[in-house]
Amino acid sequence: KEVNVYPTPQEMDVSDKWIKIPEKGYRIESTETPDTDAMNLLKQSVPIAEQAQQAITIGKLDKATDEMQRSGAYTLTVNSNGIHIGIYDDRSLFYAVQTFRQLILEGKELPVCLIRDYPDIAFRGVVEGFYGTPWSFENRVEQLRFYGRMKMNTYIFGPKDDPYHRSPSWRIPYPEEQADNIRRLVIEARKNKVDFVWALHPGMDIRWNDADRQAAIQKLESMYGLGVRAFAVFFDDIEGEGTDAYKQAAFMNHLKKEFVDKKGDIQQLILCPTEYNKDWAKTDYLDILGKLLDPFIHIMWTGDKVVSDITCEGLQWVNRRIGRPCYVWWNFPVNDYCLAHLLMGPVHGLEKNTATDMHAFVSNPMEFAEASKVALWSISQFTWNMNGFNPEEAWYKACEALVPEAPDAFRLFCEHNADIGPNTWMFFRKESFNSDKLLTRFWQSLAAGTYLEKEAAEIINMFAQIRKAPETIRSSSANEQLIKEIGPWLTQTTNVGEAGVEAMKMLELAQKKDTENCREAYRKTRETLETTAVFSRPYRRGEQDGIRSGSQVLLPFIRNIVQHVENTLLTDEKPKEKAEVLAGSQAFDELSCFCEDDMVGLTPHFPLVTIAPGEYFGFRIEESKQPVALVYDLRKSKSKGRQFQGSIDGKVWFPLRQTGKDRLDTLRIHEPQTRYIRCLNKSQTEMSIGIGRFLVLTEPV
Ligand code: LOG
Repeated sequence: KEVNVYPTPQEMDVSDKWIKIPEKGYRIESTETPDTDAMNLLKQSVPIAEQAQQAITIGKLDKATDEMQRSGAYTLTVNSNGIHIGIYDDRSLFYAVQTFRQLILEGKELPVCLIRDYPDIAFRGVVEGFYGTPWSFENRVEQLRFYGRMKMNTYIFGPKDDPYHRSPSWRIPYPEEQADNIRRLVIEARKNKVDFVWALHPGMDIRWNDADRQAAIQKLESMYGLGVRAFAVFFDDIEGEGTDAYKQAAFMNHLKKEFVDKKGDIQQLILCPTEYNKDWAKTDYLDILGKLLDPFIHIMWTGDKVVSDITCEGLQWVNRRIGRPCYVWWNFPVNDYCLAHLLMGPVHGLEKNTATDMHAFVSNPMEFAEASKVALWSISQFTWNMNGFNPEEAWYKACEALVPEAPDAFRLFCEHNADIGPNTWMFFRKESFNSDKLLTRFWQSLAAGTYLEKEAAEIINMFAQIRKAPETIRSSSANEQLIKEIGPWLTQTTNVGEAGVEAMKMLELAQKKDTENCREAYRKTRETLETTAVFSRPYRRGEQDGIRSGSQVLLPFIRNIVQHVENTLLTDEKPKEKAEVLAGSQAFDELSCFCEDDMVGLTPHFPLVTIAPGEYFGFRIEESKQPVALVYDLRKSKSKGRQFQGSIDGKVWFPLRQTGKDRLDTLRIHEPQTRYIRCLNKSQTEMSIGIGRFLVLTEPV
């Protein structure tokens, strides 16, 4: 008989004695008026009857030590005499009952136990703060219930693409239907003991005058009218007027004095600063906030970079400047900066012993609400009980909790959908972590001339399982929303598994020097790889992304196998020439090219480099590929006088039509014979550029 309580309680003493839940159930004896939501939940778990012999007694925690004087702290004692729950507040009772429900075995039995439990971090949860399609009403309701079960108590509403949160309509109240949805969400949040925090994002066009101060208060007033009792103001990702620290501090203090204090029942007031990570905090901006901002107001922080690990050192650095423990906004598992990827892997990169260095911890999720639960599950463990948190174990359990019908298949899917890909923040997460050792060993040995037979069998079997997992998930999981969200990646994972199986078959035939059948298998493998590639092309919002699975370990392995066969048995299939860098500037000596089935590009080069007038950087594409579009993300480049050019022979250049967007864009390439691409400094002055992305999407000729 197993006892599983999540998040793991701080102290749990479970004996191996089990007691039967009495048929008549329990009567309730409480010195407090017990919280209705907690009581409703309790009634769903065990029979409650006035005449029952045994009692569940509820009382204030006695001899409460410091950590027990926290919202949500509780004790739970189960023995043959009955059950006792000690509470600090209503949230405590709600959480005690959540734990209690998880202790019950098949509706009949309870372990004799003693639990003493409290959260490490006072405010825990989620900030819906990504760019992209905001979560639906139904998604949000389900999320709030999930937070309740997982003892998370904060949900910050701040989706970038909600026009009433940000420009253009932050000054305007929500239309009736949306207002009503928020009203209902606030009620749902309250039922689950979650603070519903509504965030305002006025910085893009705010004017620091009376009219806009009034407009802000009126908007918050309208949200208050819908039941909202916690607020945040975001000043992230803005430029110009709005970024002034003195003005922001004065504005926030004004809201505190004229709105929060006057209401008297507002739980949280939070500021997301403009310099919200160490990378961007190069001025005295944070010190000014630290000095001037009312201490009641909390300040958000994403870490050393926009997307980064959370460390003691990093938190202490900012805390010294803002004069208070920061409110962590963690940009994981959000994928709005790497849309081709789902971030389904374990939650790594959170340092323990950071509890006292932060006031709160909220995670920014993916626009896929259900899929985000894999990471959120772990985040609930980390924020509740840091020392009890184990990333792998939590990930393992989370997969099971989300797809209990097929946990192994779902785990396999998640394992191979964890890569972030090359990205502006140089954030890295390991993918295929349970298979990469085997694949590396096999490949290294093959490259050195030895084909490992036993391992080959293991690998082909592994690819066959990867191919099958998506279908197993689709046909067994009752979570329709999840299937809808991850659907394209399910398909892609099957494609990758298929390519792997084909490649291994081909390799075996190559080992046997069976040229004819090997060639046939080679064709099949190429074809499957092309299906994978076509599928990973742009599809959402016309951006460069597409759908990527197995991109970190599996696909590079398969490509290696294909190349190996081209280099050994099928030398006539070997591509005639490779793509290469055009480094028309000394500054770009270190540049290198990467080639995939559907793209050729420069590997990201973040340090800014200076290029003189007439200098350029670019690359040549293989003859076998036809360019479709140029995708770029060039940081801090002065765009005046910069020109993107194409060429058929590398001698005569023509400009690619630009759309006027500076930093990142996708430009169609209309001339199919184009084989050279470059970015030229056509101006009279030097310019500095950092290469986030500079690549061409291709099709086979
Ligand atoms: C945005 C956020 C976005 C995230 C990840 C903050 C405070 N703001 O670079 O809306 O989801 O990065 O792309 C951000 O993180 N800006």
